[in-house]
Amino acid sequence: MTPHDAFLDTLRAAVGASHVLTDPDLRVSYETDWTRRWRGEALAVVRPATTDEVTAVLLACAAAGAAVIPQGGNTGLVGGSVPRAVADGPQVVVSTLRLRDVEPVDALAGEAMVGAGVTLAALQAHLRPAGFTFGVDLGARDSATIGGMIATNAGGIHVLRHGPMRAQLLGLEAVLADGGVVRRLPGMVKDNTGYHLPSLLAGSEGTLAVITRAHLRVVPIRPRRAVALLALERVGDAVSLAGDLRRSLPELAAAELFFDDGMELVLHHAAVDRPFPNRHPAYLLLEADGDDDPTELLADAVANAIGVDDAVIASDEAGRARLWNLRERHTEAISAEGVAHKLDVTLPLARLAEFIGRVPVLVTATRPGSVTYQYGHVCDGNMHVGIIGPAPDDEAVDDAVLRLTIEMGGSVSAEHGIGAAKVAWLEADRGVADVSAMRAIKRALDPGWMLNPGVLLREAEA
Ligand code: FAD
Ligand code: 2HG
Ligand code: ZN
Repeated sequence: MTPHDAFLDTLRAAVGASHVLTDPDLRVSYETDWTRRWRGEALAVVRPATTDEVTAVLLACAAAGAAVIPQGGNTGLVGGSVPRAVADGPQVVVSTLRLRDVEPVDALAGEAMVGAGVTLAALQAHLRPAGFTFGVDLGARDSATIGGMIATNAGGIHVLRHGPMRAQLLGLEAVLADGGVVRRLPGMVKDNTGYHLPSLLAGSEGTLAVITRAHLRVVPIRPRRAVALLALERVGDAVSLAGDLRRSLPELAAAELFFDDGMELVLHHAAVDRPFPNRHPAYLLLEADGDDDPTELLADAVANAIGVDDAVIASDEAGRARLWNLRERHTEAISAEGVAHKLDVTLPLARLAEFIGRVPVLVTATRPGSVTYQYGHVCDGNMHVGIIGPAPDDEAVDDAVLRLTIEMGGSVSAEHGIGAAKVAWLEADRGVADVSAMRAIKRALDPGWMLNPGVLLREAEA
């Protein structure tokens, strides 16, 4: 008998023995994050299938003094979905992947109700036959779950039109640290009945509750699409063009920026065709959609744009996918080079080009020999900075880039969250008053600091 045997038996009674994983070989994929930069050991991985089972698991963890690490698809990029490397007591990963009920789409209202463990791709497939899609889309769609996307307030490629996850949330169900269930289902668009708990839990990164179900706004499919890839000489021209198109082209659905070094890396690692005969400093990928074919509108909108050296446009599905691959494959191409330092920041749009120019210089000055890749969602002022070179636990380049971000009036987390990676930077970004209000909320809802300790807020400062 180990000291934890009785606790494990309680967990087995709650979810069934086959859904309490204690074998290291079965636990390992839940213990390491997507980036391979963060890992820790769990006493067990528990896989509840219902809200009642989640409640039973949280009550058992509270009684045993175990930390709970909520986990969806484990595609998070800030170390928040896996156990901490150093922990005071036992850690239990609560995987939501079995919470995957879907209810029929409410086509009249344009709404859907799904379990937290449903993946984004499964939600999209569920909505498609009813003529709808979801307002948030991102490259990790096959694995990322709706619960994880709410918990991180995920952004992705369509924020310029539909906003982030928080903007899609009508209601949700979640289990609190004391086993209580907050449930505002179905939830309504107009609902001024006090604190909006779905908004509070969006971006809470597993620190306030385990989300079990969500009631989501969905949007009609705009079936005709065109994607253009523009090659540009100057970053500033790409930023200005994206800003102009956002105002002048209502069909604009996505605007993504990336650069020559990232493009070459994707071409090297993925089986993707080179789009232009020559290399160019910057690339702007634009997607337009509508009920009618938007190809001409898109082509006209960029025809006389300043600084465009070359362009391709695709209206067929395979052609569009080829162009999107050049952007969406950046994350895995960089990961194939090594364990990357990842920063996900927002800058005021007017300073984005300056930031993009300064970052590689700063990184090289901080850790000579490092290689920097930048890419992101240009209309949101959101750049992803991937740095290869420094050891995973060497924070110098992360600190330098985040310091620059704050100096330039930006945010240290645009869409991936604070996680375990950026806890030290929260106060510098949000200020003392904001962080102490967050701590007060945390203390009120999770006084034992059981839910995802070490993520978002420092426990010692509780
Ligand atoms: P996980 O990684 O499992 O967890 C993330 C956080 O949410 C953790 O803190 C976890 O504790 C918490 N959590 C998970 N489920 C729950 C729950 N049910 N209740 C409470 N807390 C929970 N992100 C973007 O915003 N935009 C992008 O464009 C984007 N593209 C990506 C592309 C790739 C290739 C990859 C690998 C990642 C990308 N991401 C992107 C990051 C990631 O996909 C998102 O953060 C996503 O929202 C995480 O969902 P998940 O289910 O994998 O959550
Ligand atoms: C994207 O926009 C994702 O591709 C992932 O947010 C970014 O690799 C990253 O850091
Ligand atoms: Zn992104």
